Amino acid sequence: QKFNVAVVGATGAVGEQILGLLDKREFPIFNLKLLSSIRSAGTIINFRGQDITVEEATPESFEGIDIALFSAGGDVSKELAPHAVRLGAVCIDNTNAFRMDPNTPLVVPEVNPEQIDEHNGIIANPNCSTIQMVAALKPLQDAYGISRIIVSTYQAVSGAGTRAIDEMLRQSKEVLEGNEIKPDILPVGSLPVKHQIAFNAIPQIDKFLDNGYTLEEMKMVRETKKIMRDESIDVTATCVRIPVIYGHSESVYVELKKDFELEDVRDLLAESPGITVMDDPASQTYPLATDAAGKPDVFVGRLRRDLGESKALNMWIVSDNLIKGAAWNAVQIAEIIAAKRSACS
Ligand code: 11C
Repeated sequence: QKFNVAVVGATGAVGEQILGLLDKREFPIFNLKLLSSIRSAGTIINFRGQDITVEEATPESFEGIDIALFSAGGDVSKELAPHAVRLGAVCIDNTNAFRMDPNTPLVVPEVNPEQIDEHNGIIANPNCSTIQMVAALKPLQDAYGISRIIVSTYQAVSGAGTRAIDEMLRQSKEVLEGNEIKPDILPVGSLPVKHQIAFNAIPQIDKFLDNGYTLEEMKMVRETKKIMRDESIDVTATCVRIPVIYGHSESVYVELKKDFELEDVRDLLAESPGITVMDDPASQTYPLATDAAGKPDVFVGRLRRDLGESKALNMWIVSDNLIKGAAWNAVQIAEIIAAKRSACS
């Protein structure tokens, strides 16, 4: 069985990765519709040897579409996903629009694939920094139970879009040439105060909420509980932007409910799907953003027992934020839907 697929946000950084993965994974496509805002409509994208003109996304664009992958921002998803559902499509939404909606499953296929079947037309893809963390922690949750997570992130500028990548590269050149820096995008494009990202670390990703945490930090807190289906897990996050282009890195402290042997944890992670363990201090082996860039896996290393709490361990989790953190997670969900439909027909 082949499917009519729409990609909304086809010209964006995540859209580009989605198209690359649909092709590479030989996703069974009958007809592919590429959609965007009016600004990018008219762009021609070659897919499997065929030039496809990107069209402006409108409520009627989804006529005849089976699967729609959205990554054009929360406002676009809020406006158009309900129309796609009305016209019979299943939407896989990469934005924050529906993630915490109790009627919308929030899915990481390595963690809660069974929830895909519970959808009401929309399946939400979590935030990139959440996806890689829960994918790595799920085997520990199953084996030992998790009571507490404290995470600090080191996030790539590509998470804030291609303009943020350009800004970091431009600023780096200006600093090296001794010129004045005029920050324009980061930390948050829509807020008045901007900070230098080149040769810097900015402890703000997205806007601040009333509780003193940023939205990115609260996404990690709320989404983790929802995906792991356990509101009792204590989660605290500090999210930091660093001058890396691709790949979010995370230092994670995780408190387990049962005693563990570090070797067992290492073996468990090594045999878990989608996880690659790189953990050998003797040879200075641990995951780096440069290793993870362009790859679908979640990389884990620096595994060590906490010095104060014997049931806790510290670990370093790295993954490409545009691939497992966005496009690959969405395409994995699409593959599961396609396989189930093909099995039923
Ligand atoms: C960042 N995590 O790195 C963000 C980007 O909710 O899907 C992804 C935002 C989201 O800036």
